[in-house]
Amino acid sequence: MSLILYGNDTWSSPYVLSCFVALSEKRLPFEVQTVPLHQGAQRSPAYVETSFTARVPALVDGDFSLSESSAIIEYLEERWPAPGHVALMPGDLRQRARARQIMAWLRSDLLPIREERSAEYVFYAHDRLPPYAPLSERALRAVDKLVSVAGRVVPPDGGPLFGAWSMADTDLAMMLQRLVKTNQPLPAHLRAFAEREWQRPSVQAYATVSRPPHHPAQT
Ligand SMILES: N[C@@H](CCC(=O)N[C@@H](CS)C(=O)NCC(=O)O)C(=O)O
Repeated sequence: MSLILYGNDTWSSPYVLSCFVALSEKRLPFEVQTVPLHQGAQRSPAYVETSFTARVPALVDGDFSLSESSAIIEYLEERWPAPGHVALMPGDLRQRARARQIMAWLRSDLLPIREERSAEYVFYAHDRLPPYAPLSERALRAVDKLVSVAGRVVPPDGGPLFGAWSMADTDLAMMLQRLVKTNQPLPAHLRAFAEREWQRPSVQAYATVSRPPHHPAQT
């Protein structure tokens, strides 16, 4: 088996993080190859041959390649299913549907948070980054929405959303970490959830790699 995950060279993509965590949780041997997005390397003919949407992440599994983090996660789950491998999604039908809802929502809403609290603030020491400005009105509205939605799904003790870890936990923790790391006030159980999920070894393996100097932000 030869699995390659293509990610950005700053290791600061929430979408690459999801795929990295999924591969790690499945205990699959894989190699990461980095793409310097700030140099436009994602548009090189060689990379577009692999990822025809010219983005990271992309997964290569032998002679098959795939982009879009949610498609990659579903592919991994079906190709290496539980119980032989760790489940990425809840076993219960309705919980699985709810997890997919949260993951799709996190990828399609809350743009002002992604714009004003880029993922670099989660993965880089702040003295290596431009200082962040106070959140705009629209970003504060997005924060309220995130707190409201997360407040409905995170249990009062800040534990996993569905009793046991799933990809939805990592994705929600990533979004909340944009606020934790920039000192935005949050309800205690959401902060506890974000901090606990961040300690997961598969997440830490991504978060603690050595990074090159910061390039212009990706959201
Ligand atoms: N919906 C995509 C988003 C992927 C994405 O936005 N990737 C960014 C890096 S975080 C990228 O490749 N940007 C370079 C570009 O679009 O040219 C996914 O879930 O994989």
